[in-house]
Amino acid sequence: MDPVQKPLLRALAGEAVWPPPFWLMRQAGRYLPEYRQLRAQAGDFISLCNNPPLAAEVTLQPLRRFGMDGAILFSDILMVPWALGQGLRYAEGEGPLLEPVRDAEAFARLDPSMLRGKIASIIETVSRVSAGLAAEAPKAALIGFAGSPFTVACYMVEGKGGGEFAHARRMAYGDPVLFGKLIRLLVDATVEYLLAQADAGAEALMLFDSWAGLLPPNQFRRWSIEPSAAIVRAIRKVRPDIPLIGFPRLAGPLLPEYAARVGVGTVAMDTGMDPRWAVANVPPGITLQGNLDPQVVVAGGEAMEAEARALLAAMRGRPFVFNLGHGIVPPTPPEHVGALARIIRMG
Ligand code: 1CP
Repeated sequence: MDPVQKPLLRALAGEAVWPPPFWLMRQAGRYLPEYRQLRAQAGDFISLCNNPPLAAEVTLQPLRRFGMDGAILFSDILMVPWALGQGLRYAEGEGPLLEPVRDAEAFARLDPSMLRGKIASIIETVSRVSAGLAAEAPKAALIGFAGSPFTVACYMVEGKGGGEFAHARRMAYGDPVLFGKLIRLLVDATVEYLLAQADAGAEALMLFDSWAGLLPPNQFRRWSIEPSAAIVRAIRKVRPDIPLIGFPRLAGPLLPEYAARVGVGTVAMDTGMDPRWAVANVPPGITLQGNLDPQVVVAGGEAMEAEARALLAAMRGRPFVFNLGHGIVPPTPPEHVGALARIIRMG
């Protein structure tokens, strides 16, 4: 299909496509039995991310069941620190564990010259998904992604997820020179990584800033908006037209400022954002994405239908991509995702 005709790309370019295109954050993953089966064959999560045939298969699994308008590369935001040489493993039940970077010595061990080689299999996955979509889901668009420098730095400094990232936030105040060097290294690595994904066939790129909302406004501007804007400027030089989606989770009233200053064409709303507030306050040329509560998809039934319809009603007439406010959670029954897809398609 001609890329300009794909519903997701039209919406990301600012057209109020109706019914809205949809995809779901973390749409590939543990709530799908076919993922769990394949995951058991692949061994650990990093091996799966670096296995192009299997990672491409996992990327396509949810589209086969539910016909989403977008496929998001199956990988993780922490593959960038891994590709810079930081020790990383995913412990069952605990999430990611990294060797923390908290001083100049640990920072000096990061090696950007490794990046290109270490991301090669992920980039091959992008090419395979691109070919897979052309063959089996020609209307769906391929979304590449990376974490924002701040969110990735949170994990790099803390060494794990799940908490408040106190060490990372203290480093931003206590040693802004070192924290700034880490952020700049991540800006460059992220640009290289995202452009490689675009070269391999990613048709839109998303920056996940899942922890941006931990920062007070001045720090949010310095560590979330400015580095994200630097990434967007560098990408735009090479790819002036590729749609870019920013997700500054928990940004609250700073969402419009984020959209304007980062320069993304689409902002993703988190679960707590009032969609009517976003419609009123984010300029109409900017596409909105989101923000159904992932927990209502676990509940399903009438509650899910009512929430989904309210969101659709708030967004009618606006360039919009239906999504969740955060990732799908593992206990989600796949049938509920199917029911949600039918509700969205009715518009
Ligand atoms: O055990 C497993 O199967 C691994 C679980 C898993 C999966 C399936 C992790 C570990 N990452 C992923 C895939 C993933 N991560 C995708 C794939 C595409 C899809 O959406 O289908 C994407 C886009 C991400 C992005 C990601 N990873 C974010 C940003 C979005 C968000 O959820 O806020 C973040 C913060 C991560 C870190 C991460 N990786 C994995 C976990 C469990 C976590 C969160 C750790 C924490 O609680 O802080």
